[in-house]
Amino acid sequence: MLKYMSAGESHGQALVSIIEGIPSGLSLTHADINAELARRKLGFGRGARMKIENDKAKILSGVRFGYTIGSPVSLLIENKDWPNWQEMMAVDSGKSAAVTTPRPGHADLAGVLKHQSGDIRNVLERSSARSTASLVAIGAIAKKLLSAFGISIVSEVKSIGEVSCTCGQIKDIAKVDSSPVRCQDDNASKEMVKAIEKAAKEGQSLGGTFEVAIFGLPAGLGNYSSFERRLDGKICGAIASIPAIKGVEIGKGFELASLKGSCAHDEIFYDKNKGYHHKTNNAGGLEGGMTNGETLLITAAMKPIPTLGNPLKSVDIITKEQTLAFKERADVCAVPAAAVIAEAAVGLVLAEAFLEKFGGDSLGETKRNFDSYIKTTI
Ligand code: EPS
Repeated sequence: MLKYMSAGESHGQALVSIIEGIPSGLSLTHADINAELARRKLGFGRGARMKIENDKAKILSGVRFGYTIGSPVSLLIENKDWPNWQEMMAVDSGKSAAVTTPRPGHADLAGVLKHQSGDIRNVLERSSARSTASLVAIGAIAKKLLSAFGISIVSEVKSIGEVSCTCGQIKDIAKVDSSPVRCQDDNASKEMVKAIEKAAKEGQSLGGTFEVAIFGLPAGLGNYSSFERRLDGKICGAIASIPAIKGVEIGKGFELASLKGSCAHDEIFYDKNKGYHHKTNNAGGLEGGMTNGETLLITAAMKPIPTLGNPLKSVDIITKEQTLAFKERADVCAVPAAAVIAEAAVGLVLAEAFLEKFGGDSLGETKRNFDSYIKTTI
């Protein structure tokens, strides 16, 4: 129902993406997409590259006079760094020394083995997290669709390296976005910045954790009837597909394993105004592969970025000699950006589940179906 695809190398000419299946009549402007792209660039710890890029999407199709028209929406984000890479990334003929010493933790080694290539650049250009700009751009459209139904998606950084914050659920997204590390807790933010500065000086990189919260979801999105249709799997899959993400939890996640059943599950209540509801949300808004009407809560863990100023041991893929991994310009920490990227990834999964449930070629039709479902709840 909702299909999307992207292409583009990190230092190529541009990133392109297409999303098909967005109903007609959705208000959509360049500003909607560019605001999300700007949020992805936020965050202390990014490298020099982010100062070069300005990440503005050009809508090439599917939108007319500020509204979607039901045809595929295609987007183009130019790489401002391209003029510096024309020779090394030329489409026809060019020249560049091969990259031959893979970075531990990166796609480099598995990628060259897969493609039987002698130049890691052919792998790293697309496995680079640069591609997440496309994900955020099409995710912005998914988020805009969901927002037409009162559904909002926010995120917050919970830890960087060994520094954790103690803030509860996100209250004020503007405050989160104004923190240099996208964390509401001012003291923790300062400590996180210091930890990143220290890592940079030591030629290290840092990972961390973040939470994504989705408000306003109706119960019943997703499906319990087949493994592949369960929303838990789709959400975990989408977030774990973001470069460097190594762990995903829904609700209390791993903590639930040590609780007794009576403490783990969220009891069910009913009143005329609220309808069915729970007073706790250990399940994180998902039960049986479906949304249960509560806030959807996801926590993810990002490993430290593999490109190190002080590189680890590696092997030259041509000479087979023991050496050090190659190093090039890189970010020290990208956890604040990863949280924004996760909002987009979840937005796409939820928009797909939403359209699967409510359908509709035009937004008006989707709204009628949605309203009728909400009104006729048992
Ligand atoms: C990345 C390395 C850095 C990052 C890049 C991901 O880029 P460069 O090699 O040009 O310095 O800044 O991230 C982005 C460009 C981006 O838009 O997020 C990598 O090796 O994955």
